[in-house]
Amino acid sequence: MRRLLAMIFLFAANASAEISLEIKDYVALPITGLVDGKTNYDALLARVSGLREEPGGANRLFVPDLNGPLYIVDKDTRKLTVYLDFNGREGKSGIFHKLFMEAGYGSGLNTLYFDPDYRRNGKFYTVHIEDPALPGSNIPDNTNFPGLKIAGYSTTPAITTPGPVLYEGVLIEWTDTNTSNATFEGTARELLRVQYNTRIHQLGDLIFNPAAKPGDPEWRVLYISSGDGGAGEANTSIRSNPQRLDNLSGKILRIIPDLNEHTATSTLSENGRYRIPNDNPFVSKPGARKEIWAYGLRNPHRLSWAVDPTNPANNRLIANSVGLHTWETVNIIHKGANYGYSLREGNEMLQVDNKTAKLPAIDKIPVQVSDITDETVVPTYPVIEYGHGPGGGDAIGAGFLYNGKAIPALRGKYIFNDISTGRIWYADYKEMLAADDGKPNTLAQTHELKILWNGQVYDTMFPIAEIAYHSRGGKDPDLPGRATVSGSGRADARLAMDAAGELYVYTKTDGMIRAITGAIGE
Ligand SMILES: [Ca+2]
Ligand SMILES: [Ca+2]
Repeated sequence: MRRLLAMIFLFAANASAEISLEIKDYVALPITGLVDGKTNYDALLARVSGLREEPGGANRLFVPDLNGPLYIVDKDTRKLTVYLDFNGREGKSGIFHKLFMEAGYGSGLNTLYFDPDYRRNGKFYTVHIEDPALPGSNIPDNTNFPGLKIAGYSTTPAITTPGPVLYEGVLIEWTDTNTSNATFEGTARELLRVQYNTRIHQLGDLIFNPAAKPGDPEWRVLYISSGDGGAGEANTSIRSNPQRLDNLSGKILRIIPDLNEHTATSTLSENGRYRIPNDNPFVSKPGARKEIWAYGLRNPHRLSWAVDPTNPANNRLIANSVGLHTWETVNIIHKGANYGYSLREGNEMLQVDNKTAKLPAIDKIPVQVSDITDETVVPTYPVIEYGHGPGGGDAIGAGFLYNGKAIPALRGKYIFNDISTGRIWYADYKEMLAADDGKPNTLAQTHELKILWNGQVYDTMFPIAEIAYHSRGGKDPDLPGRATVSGSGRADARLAMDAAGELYVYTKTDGMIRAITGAIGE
């Protein structure tokens, strides 16, 4: 009943929507999928997985497609160039023979992030997923990317995860010695390799604190989201992996990629490829992984850094985490905090039957390393949640605190979306900070945004992607894939932000990136 009331409250809030985001087609990604509409993954026209603006004012966006290509898009001409291609599977011309991208939504070339000192050092970081069972070497193949020097390249031992292991998430540091062209020339260095139990919820997003300056302890310190590998919903012993501090599943990690950075306040990692800050919360806990910054998350696949231009004390790391059957959540990430999964989902208890129930009277959960210890911890709860129901969605996408120029009415608001339905909402950032109070039932209110495209207002990205999908040759009657709330077809939408703080919405189904250029009804 309490949950029902909470959901009615959320939907009532949604009904008061007044603002329509104006979006315009920005760039059509080359079709890397199949137009037949028969599968969940191959049938997405292009699995665009993000957008990062190159630092330094070059006016270029770097855009990864999970299927392998990493494009550079010139912001002036909208011209697209293949910079690298991660798909070196048999019969393909890219770099990694073991790239896994067939299934699991976030598999393939997942993300990239630029080093804060990129202008001087040309470094950036990527995450991709590998299937160790595939044929071929896991050393990069530079046949078609001769600028990549692979002499001396070596892989790292995978960091182990309890239970059966199928896939590995790989973090690589790239150094381009000439950032003024659209080709790669330089070196690559594998930093980290992590085992995952299943094809879902793998090594996810990367982010540096954008407010950190040279000399700050946070300068060039990398935060990494790591999904639970599907472990938390299993009915076997791996169910506790996101709670166990002896592995990297279901965690936010914090490392220093550069071995020469912060040497006095950090230690060398086990594999010798990165450093671990001494102020990470579990560096002194026997048996715990020192890389862990926060834990107990199902699939925190998108990270953002909320920067409040009026007050740096309000800056926060935010993780959007996909829920199981009930709640989608936005979480403010704190050092050492336990976000409860798979003992909690949203602001409720998660039972072993994977249904939610009201929280216990004494809201504490045991601290686990490999086994349960004598300690307990009070879980940390989301600041925004929405349900799997009409007006809600199936899986939270990306979100950003907006401080751009195009939509004055949304400054100071956190804008976020649902992947499958393509619904977009905002919440007031001050309400989110207020809801970060240790109380499970205080949450920021959500407000739905409509979408204006080609002269018509839509409730969600779904029908927009549907029109473009069909016009680009897609054969599925609506959209490929399916989900509980979105039904037959998924919009497969997410948000992105450029260096000016302006927003984009991209959809895998039609392989389109659209710019959010303004709003009406402000
Ligand atoms: Ca280059
Ligand atoms: Ca709260």
